[in-house]
Amino acid sequence: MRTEHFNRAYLDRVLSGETVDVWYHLGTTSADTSLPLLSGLHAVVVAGSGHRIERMAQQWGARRGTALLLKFAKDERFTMYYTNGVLFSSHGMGMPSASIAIQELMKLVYVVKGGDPAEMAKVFFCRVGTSGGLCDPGTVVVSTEGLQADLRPYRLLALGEEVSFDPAFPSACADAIVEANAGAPFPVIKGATIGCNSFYIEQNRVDGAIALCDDAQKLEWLKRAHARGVRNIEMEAPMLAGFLNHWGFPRFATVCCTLVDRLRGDQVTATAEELKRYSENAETALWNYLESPAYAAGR
Ligand code: R2B
Ligand code: URA
Repeated sequence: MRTEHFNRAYLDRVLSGETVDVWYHLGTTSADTSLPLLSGLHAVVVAGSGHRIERMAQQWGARRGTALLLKFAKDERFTMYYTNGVLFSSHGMGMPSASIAIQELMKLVYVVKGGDPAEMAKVFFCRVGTSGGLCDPGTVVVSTEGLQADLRPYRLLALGEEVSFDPAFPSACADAIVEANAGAPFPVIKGATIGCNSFYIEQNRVDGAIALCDDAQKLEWLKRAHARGVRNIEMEAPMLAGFLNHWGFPRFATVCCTLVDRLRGDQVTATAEELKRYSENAETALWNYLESPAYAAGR
């Protein structure tokens, strides 16, 4: 862990109880009396939608054969559940929203693990999501890098100056996820992921209310991205990689199904049945990894 990047000046006052940290968007605080129930936390799974999170938490509980499903009461912003060592939280759409969830989840992990870097390093983070693909719909893409629409790492302004974050996803973890899915009845591939600040303009769609490119320009961008190793396009991966690398988490991933081949079109025209199957592919890919010997071995 990169302990020099922990905001210890603040977080250690939270740990000691001197300050209660309000995780406003998660709908809980560092003084929540249910936090001790999370002492066995080994994974944080995030997804855009609250419905998906509820379904995934129920599925994980059923797979592990447990009745314990803790739901955090306030779900106005994000929906959060805990069961069997895994904390499930929604993050909304896009990096401004998801970055709030990730920061509050990082602080929650810090408190639950008593600020101990060795214990925090055992916690695996994973986003399970949907994306547009540069491949056949239904393919599951495990991210190797998270890049913004200009193919550069995630950037934010701090004190008005640009700060850039590390875009790499841990390769041993991406490899282990692909290996755990060797027998899966759908393709699971590795590839760089573009995370955009909008669904239409930054993803260079020509079907928006506002379109700032034409078909030829869109295809040029998609082909340039493909040549750079990009296999899917969504709205959160660069931030996720950037923030988790900042604290030095050794094991995290983004596992997304693809809903549409962007080289063939912009509209998501898959049927409800296909969309369900595609989403389940990404979830199955995660379960296969979480239940693999590689995961138990910390890879
Ligand atoms: C994938 O799907 C959402 C947009 O439809 C967004 O959150 C993302 O990354
Ligand atoms: N999510 C995205 O961000 N883009 C797509 O094309 C599909 C899902």
